[in-house]
Amino acid sequence: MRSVLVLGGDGFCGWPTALHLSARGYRVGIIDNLSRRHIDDEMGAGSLSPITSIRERLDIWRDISGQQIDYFFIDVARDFHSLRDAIEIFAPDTVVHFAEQRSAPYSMTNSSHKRYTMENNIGGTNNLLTAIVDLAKSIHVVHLGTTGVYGYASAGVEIPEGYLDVLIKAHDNDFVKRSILFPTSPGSVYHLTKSMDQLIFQYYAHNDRLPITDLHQGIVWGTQTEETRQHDGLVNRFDYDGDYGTVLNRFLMQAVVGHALTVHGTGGQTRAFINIQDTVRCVQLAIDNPPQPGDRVKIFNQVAETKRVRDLAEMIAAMTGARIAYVDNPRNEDAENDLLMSNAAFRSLGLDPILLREQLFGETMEIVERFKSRYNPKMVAARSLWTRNHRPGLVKE
Ligand code: NAD
Ligand code: USQ
Repeated sequence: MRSVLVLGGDGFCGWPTALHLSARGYRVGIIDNLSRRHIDDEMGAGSLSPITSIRERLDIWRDISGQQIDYFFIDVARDFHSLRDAIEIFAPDTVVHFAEQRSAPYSMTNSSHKRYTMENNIGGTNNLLTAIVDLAKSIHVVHLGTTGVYGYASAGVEIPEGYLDVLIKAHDNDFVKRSILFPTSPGSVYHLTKSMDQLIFQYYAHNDRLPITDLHQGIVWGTQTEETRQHDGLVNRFDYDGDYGTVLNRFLMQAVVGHALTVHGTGGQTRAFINIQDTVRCVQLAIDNPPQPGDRVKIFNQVAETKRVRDLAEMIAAMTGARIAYVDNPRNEDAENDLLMSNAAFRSLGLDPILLREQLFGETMEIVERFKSRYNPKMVAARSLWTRNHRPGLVKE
């Protein structure tokens, strides 16, 4: 039986991943410092779905499945020794690392959030890898990165999975072949931390021969998975506020509660998407297919498809009759971009991804319908501005 420690296992992606693995016979432990729940309090926002405490969730799961998930309350960025001890005691074959501050808008709000995001994300990643080296164990690290490391300028080519093969002109005019990390172009402090994570992984994979997989994931949509559906007390979180709510879930929620769909700028931004059920499947595939010690970092693009924001808005408006509001874009991003991205590695491992379609929208909208009395209209507007030159997202319907 494989043992997996899930860092950030109380979060939107981490919780359903922990349950998915536990239901399939993996021995699972969770490390989380509950910082995401504290940020809810700080922002006066919260999950639309009423999530139970980590203890209640784990008890309910044990009663339903007969499986025990161990929980460690540890800040992986600040408490190196507890992290190291937990890894030693739990003795996992794999650590899945979700434990980072993941909102781009939150990371841009002010200097305090910029510094927190940097210290939390980089500190946590470095602590994890240092702890494994200290323990002299060969533990596979699977990290959740982002497709945002590639940037969103139209590349004019299909974005490969992490590496770019290049020919460099040498001084004798001959060409030298190299495979390099695809040049990063982070669009926020959050995306900057994910770009820096890549270099940290490259170093430890080379110097300490750690087997590492980095999953460059697109925007996750949906809420429930096969396991979280089994009991109300297992429900996954659903963020809809201007900082943590991601675009597709926000539009679906806005359509249900009668709010106009808040398209930033012209809505010409093209992004990569994946459903939460596929997130958990992909993580399992990555765990089951580790690189060998000494291999370079294995990079997968964890995406199902790419879509333009205004096309998503139009699709949902046509389906529901919702209005579309084009608001000033609070972010510093190209007004229009094309995006082609390979996902050949996961497809070759058997992934047949869920694509955007009404049936699944229906499920997400049902969740919103059930919990819409918890919706706070004050939380919808994006409040974080990328630069001082930006003005708040005024509605220009
Ligand atoms: P989330 O905020 O819901 O979950 C992250 C969890 O990590 C939270 O439970 C939080 O309390 C915990 N955490 C954060 N810092 C910690 C620390 N120092 N010590 C211990 N625990 C800590 O975020 P999510 O949406 O589940 O994202 C998980 C990972 O996946 C992130 O790294 C994110 O960058 C990546 N990702 C998410 C998406 C998405 O659309 N949600 C897309 C691409 C990549
Ligand atoms: N957008 C709107 N209206 C909204 C919200 C967003 O038009 O109400 C636009 C944004 O301007 C942006 C796009 O939609 O162009 C995506 O924004 P988002 O908030 O859905 O996603 P993003 O900030 O990129 O971040 C999310 C996750 C992050 C993950 C990333 C994957 O929060 O953790 O890394 O998606 S990626 O986008 O591929 O970088």
